[in-house]
Amino acid sequence: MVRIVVAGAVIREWGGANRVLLAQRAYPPHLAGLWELPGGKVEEGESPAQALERELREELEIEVVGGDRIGDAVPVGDDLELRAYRARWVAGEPVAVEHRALGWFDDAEVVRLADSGEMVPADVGWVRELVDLLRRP
Ligand code: 523
Repeated sequence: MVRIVVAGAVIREWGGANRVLLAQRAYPPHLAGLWELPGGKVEEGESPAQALERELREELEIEVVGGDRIGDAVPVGDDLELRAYRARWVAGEPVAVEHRALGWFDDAEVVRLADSGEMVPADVGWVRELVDLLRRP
């Protein structure tokens, strides 16, 4: 059975640019140090939006509401399907509970991370759509 993994893009405008919140993974070893849209596996009985809201509450201590899909699903191995969503920020300042670090990245910085191999490989599949969102006024 294929498990769905949801990942959320929280976008905020500051310093004159739209920025997306990315999180630097601490595990497993082959992904440690790489940046991702934060999220995790959908549990039984949860909708993807509920899973996204729970994961960001657990991992970042923020309240969000799950929104529109971003880009296509990305298969990882034989048993995972990753989906990215907009996550509308509601409350809380992000804290790196499980990640090594957090950062707010503008369009050029997202492209640089992807091009330099510093982004989780599956997430590179969403960079084009993310950049389009970040370039919107
Ligand atoms: N990814 C991934 N990109 C991305 C996320 C949130 C997850 O490639 N933006 C992959 C990494 C793992 C798998 O999806 O192979 C599960 O992600 P993880 O570990 O963040 O999900 P959890 O927290 O639900 O997993 P457990 O630690 O197993 O509970």
